[in-house]
This record gives sequence, structure tokens and C-alpha cells, in this order.
Amino acid sequence: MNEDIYHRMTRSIMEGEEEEAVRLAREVVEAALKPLDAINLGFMPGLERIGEQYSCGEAFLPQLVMAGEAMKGALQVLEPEMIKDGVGRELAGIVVLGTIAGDIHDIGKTLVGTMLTVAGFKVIDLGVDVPVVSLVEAAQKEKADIIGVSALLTTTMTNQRDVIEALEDLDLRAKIKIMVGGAPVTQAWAEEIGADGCSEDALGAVELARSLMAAGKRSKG
Ligand code: B1M
Repeated sequence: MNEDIYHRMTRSIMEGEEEEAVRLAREVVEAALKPLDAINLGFMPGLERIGEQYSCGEAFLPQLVMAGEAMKGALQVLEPEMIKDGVGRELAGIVVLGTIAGDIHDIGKTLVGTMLTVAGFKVIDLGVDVPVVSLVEAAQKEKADIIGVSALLTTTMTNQRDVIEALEDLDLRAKIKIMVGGAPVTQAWAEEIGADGCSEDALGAVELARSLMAAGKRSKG
């Protein structure tokens, strides 16, 4: 049963069928299936495949747009269900989150924000195409422990470095941890720019945020 529904989810994204994606997401909620399994095993493979087709010229920008919209429709149903699980948790830390300037990909960043919220973090999500200065100002205002910077393009991931440099210029680098992520971001890149860590997916982002919080507490003694 699950394999069939996952297959239909994948197809709904590839075909950009937002209504079908939303309907399948509602089925998940009604059948009390795990929303994260539906995302990872059903909907995400659809985006991955349309991305592959786009890069080899078999799909075009409108299909990418429609696939993104279908995915967002499904997430709008599933994310509130996931957040319910995190209600009442002790505050794990404060994270200012955004997709970096020049980049409008928001699906992965939003999923990371949801999973952090589920895990008890207060997340201030600044959205997409976020200027470096906005991330830094929000982190100061909110007394954030962590700034999370997402980038999906090889041309915008370089802007992640600017966030770190801005914190250094303001003498805030020791106080605020930086985590980076997004499809092109690797551990080697995170190390090269001096980030505190990166993760491949939303669950990994939660683990990383928790370990950064623990490291912060240890260094404060
Ligand atoms: Co775009 N796009 N796109 N796109 N798009 C990619 C990224 C691309 C790889 C497609 C391809 O060619 N195969 C390619 C980038 C190539 C490159 O740079 N090397 C690309 C391109 C080229 C473009 C445009 C330039 C196309 C054009 O206009 N000619 C354009 C750029 C616009 C811009 O940003 N300035 C563009 C536009 C779009 C749409 C708007 C149409 C749409 C986005 C819709 C939206 O977000 N609302 C879109 C989509 C849907 C994609 C693909 C198909 C899917 C992205 C996605 O949402 N994945 C993508 C191909 C692909 O990635 N396979 C592609 C699902 C999401 C859950 O995964 O975002 O990776 P992801 O997030 C993961 C992890 O990366 C990680 O956890 C998440 C959950 O597991 N993670 C973090 C993410 N952020 C994190 C932060 C963390 C930690 C972990 O800590 C802070």
C-alpha cells in the first residue's frame, strides 16, 4: 500500500499535479502515515527526477516551477502535522534561517525549519533571497544561537561565506554558530568557508543544531 502511494506521490510532483499532491498528502494524514516518510520516499524523489530531467534538457523551466508548486502544496498539508509533534517541547535554541541572497529555492530550507521547530528550536525563517545584513541583524535582534543558511545554486552558495565574514567584522563570530546546507553544499565547502557545520538533509540539520548547542554550552563552561 505504501509503495503504491509513494509512487503516486513521485508522479504527482513530476507531472506538476498540485491538486493530486495535496490530495495524497491528506491521505497520509488521514491514514496516520509518517509525514516525513511521505516527503522523503514519496514526494522528494519526484523533485529529484524532474531536476535530473531539467539538467539534461528533457524537462524545462515551467515543469520545474510546477513541480515546485506541487511539492509546496503537499508540504502545506504535512508540515503542520509534523509541528504538532514538537508542541510543548523545551526550547532547544534559537535559529535564524534563510535562503541566501540571489536564491529563491525555499522547499528544503522550509523543511529544515519545520524539523528544527519539531525538535524544539525557535526558528525565525526570513524566507528566500535574504541579504547577508538581514540574517545578521535578525540574529542580533533575536539573540540567536545559530544562523542557518541554505543555498541551492553553485552561484549563490558562495554568498554563504559573506555571512561568516559579516559576523567576523562585527566581532560576533564566537557568539553565533553558522550552519550551511543545500544540494551543492559539502562538508569540504563548509570547512573552506569556516562554517560550524553542514548537513545533507533536514534530520541531519537537527542533529547538527543540537550538537552546536551542546558545543556552545561546553565552551561557555
Ligand atoms: Co531550481 N535548480 N532553479 N528551481 N531546482 C536546481 C537546484 C538544479 C540543481 C536543477 C538542475 O539543473 N538539475 C539547478 C542548480 C544547478 C546548479 O547551480 N549547480 C537549478 C537551477 C539552474 C535553477 C534556475 C537557475 C533555473 C533558471 O531559471 N534557468 C532557477 C534559479 C532561481 C533562483 O534561485 N535565482 C531555478 C528555479 C527553480 C524553481 C523556482 C522553478 C523551483 C524552486 C521552487 C521553490 O523552491 N519554491 C526549482 C526547483 C524545484 C529545483 C529542484 C528541481 C528541486 C529543489 C528542491 O526543492 N528540492 C532542483 C533539483 C534538485 O535539487 N534535485 C533545482 C527538494 C528539497 C527538499 O531539497 O532543497 O536540496 P533541498 O533541501 C534538502 C537538503 O539540501 C538540505 O535539507 C533539505 C531537506 O532534505 N538542506 C539543508 C537545504 N537547506 C539546508 C540548510 C541547512 C541544512 C540542510 O542548514 C541551514
